[in-house]
Amino acid sequence: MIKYKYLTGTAALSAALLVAGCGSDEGSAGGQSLGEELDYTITGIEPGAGLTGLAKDTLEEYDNLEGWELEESSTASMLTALDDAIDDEEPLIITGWTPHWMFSAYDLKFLEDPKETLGGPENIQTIAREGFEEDFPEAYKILDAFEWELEDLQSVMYAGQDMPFEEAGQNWIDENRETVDEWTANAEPVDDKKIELVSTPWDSERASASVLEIVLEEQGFDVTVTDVDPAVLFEAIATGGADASIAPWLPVTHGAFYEKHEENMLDLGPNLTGAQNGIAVPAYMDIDSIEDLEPKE
Ligand code: PBE
Repeated sequence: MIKYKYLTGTAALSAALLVAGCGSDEGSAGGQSLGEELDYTITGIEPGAGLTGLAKDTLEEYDNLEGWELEESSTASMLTALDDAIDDEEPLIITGWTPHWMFSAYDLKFLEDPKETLGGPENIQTIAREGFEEDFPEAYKILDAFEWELEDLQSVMYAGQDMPFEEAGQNWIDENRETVDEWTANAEPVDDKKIELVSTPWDSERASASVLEIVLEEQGFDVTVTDVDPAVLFEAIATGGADASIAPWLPVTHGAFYEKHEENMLDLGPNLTGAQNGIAVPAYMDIDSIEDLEPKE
């Protein structure tokens, strides 16, 4: 890969001319195209993630992704592959999202997605089972009032990399008592009432769940949080197996699950705006759009 970053003046100019002369081999090493270098593989995450479904749709919708595959694995192994690639300044294409600390730890960019198969800005939304308002009027008031900014969630998520999420959540609450007081302003305390929340196994949701768990416990609730796949989360809310969740990403990421179950659950609206999914690459890679990728010959 040609490293423009380290080239200046005439060197950069001749590199640019050289690349221009290479035509479709732009950004390649040893005559290999980017697709060949990557074995036409996008490094993905868990099979059950909404983003995995969107990435599969993306492979279907873009003609130029003919022959490309999504390698499903886990967020942890995707992040290991990303760390290794960046250490060696090698190419890698991942399914990425924000809020996540990957965008602060590494210099990454989302590829343009002209067909918008990965959606636009997403909300993180609060849902509850039918009957939740009647059975848990005080919790309903808190969950209905619960909303915060991307920066809030991010600060808990980043702190949670160096300490347990419970501690990161407690610290955020201690520093943002006024915000928490707004969420609980209309709610009366309860006496040891059991409430079951469901969440998903990603750090953004570990962070938000840790904060809500403490806020509800301070109000007297006995809180359980169970991390499950998004499909299971919606199923649990729709069948009454769980009480509420603040983890769904909508309208696109978990849109299919939402549509399947919307008749059988309550939608309390967004608790955060400005999340985003995408196909992402290290910033040193010389591509800007999903459409820059070439089909497998
Ligand atoms: N994510 C993070 C999840 C939701 C939170 C975007 C990886 C997903 O279901 O795709």
